Amino acid sequence: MAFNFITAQEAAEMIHNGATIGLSGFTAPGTPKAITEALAEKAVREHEAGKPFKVNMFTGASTSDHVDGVLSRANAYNMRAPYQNVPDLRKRINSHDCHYNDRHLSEMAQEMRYGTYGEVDFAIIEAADISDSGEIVLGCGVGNVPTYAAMAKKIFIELNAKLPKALLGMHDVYMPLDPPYRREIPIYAANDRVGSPVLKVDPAKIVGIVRTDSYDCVKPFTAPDEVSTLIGKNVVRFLVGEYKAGRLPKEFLPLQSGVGNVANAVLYDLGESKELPNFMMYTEVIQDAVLELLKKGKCTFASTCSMTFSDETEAKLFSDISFFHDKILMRPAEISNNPEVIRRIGVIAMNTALEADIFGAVNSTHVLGTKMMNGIGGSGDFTRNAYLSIFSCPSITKGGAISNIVPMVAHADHSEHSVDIIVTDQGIADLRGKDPVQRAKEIINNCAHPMYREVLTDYLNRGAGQTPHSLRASFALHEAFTETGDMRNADLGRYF
Ligand code: 0RQ
Repeated sequence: MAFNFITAQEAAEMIHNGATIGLSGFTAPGTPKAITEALAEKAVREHEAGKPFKVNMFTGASTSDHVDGVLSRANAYNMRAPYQNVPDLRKRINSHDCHYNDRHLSEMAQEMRYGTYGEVDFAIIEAADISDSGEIVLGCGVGNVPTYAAMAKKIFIELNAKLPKALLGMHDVYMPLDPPYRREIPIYAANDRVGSPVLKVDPAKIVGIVRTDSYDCVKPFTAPDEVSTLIGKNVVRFLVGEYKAGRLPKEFLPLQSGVGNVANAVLYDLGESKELPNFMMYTEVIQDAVLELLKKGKCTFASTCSMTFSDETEAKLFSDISFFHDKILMRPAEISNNPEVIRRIGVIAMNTALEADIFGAVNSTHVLGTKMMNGIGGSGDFTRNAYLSIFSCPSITKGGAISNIVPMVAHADHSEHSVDIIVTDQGIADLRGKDPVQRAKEIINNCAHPMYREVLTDYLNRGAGQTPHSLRASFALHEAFTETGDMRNADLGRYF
């Protein structure tokens, strides 16, 4: 079939106000780069002409400035799901300019198929290659594109010349049947392949192909600071201890790691550890550190949804792709983050918290309980189902004005029932097999910053019940920050 090559502007012209759009990709990699920019320009023109123009945008996870940046600055979102991390969009969400449905990433595709969000008008898919019969070699991230492509009435392709055709074979495209027909997903080890190397779409639905030529625009990582380094070392110390104690199998277990500098620091430290065996990853995102670990052989295989590499690392991958070809497999989010598989293969999950409370509940999403930061992302998919669930965060933030260990989290994303280990720069709290008061003592003594230990212990001692909260005083530290700009000014006496 001969496809129509069009410009990004021509594609944007076909997208109407109120359209529902599904994008390929997961984080910046694999997400479209041109049509969304043209769509933002169209939104600005429409708004200047006094016409409404907003779309509903569904992705795999966060995107990049080419998507969420330009479109939120153009105030062009009605609805956005399931995850974002762009400051301009964060502002729109917190000022109610954009409806944001923050979802577990593994559930987004099936919710779309179950009809929660209505019909999909357009899918925009980044491709490294496409055959006449509609077989697409995807880019460096998959996300929810199998579902969006299957449901979309019309499809645009962004054919990115930067992407080597040799990416063929690095994807595992699999879409489970929906209940009551769903069967087990036959992944029994991180490196099992279950799907197709290409995404097959109905070529008749492809209304245009836009040519692009760009890396994925992921910023390079800054070198880990002192606190990230301490956290990384504590996570590795914990894992080594578990391994030596025989609580982890001698073959070790696959790792999941969140995004950001702490996650990158943890992986670098794991790579240095002589005491841990080589390992595989079953994760949603691999960052720069993982490419080095694969090269060194410390990480032997990475199952992921996206290769979130900085442009420099992406260029390294592309120039040495035959080495990495059988060591990385990119899967849709509902498979990379699948609870059934995570539980079966015994993933060790490592995610980052904004704050944790003394009983083990974790807030990943809401600054001071109200302002959306990014979203839950895949942290819930992994935390709830992991063999071991580790959360890390600094003990203090903003020079000590904020304690990341608080009496009660101001927003709960992960309950104490799912969280096994908390790690800060101060140390490790092992919550397994402990009652609430035992957990609280472990967290206060090992993870809270010394400057906050007294007030947290005082809170614990004043409360009543199995989980000794005081509902009046539970947000004393948050209130002190809101009122005075410093949690150290909290006065528990005010509440008792
Ligand atoms: O603010 O930017 O103004 O300096 O929050 O904090 O320490 O830089 O942390 O960038 O690692 O992000 C939980 C948000 C951590 C992230 C979160 C302020 C702090 C700073 C950022 P500034 P840091 P990180 C895999 C899994 C959920 C999704 C997830 C996240 C800013 O890891 O979004 O896990 N996780 N996905 O000063 C007020 C506190 C604070 C605070 C930090 N307690 N109160 N402000 N800050 N703690 C990926 C995917 O799912 C794709």
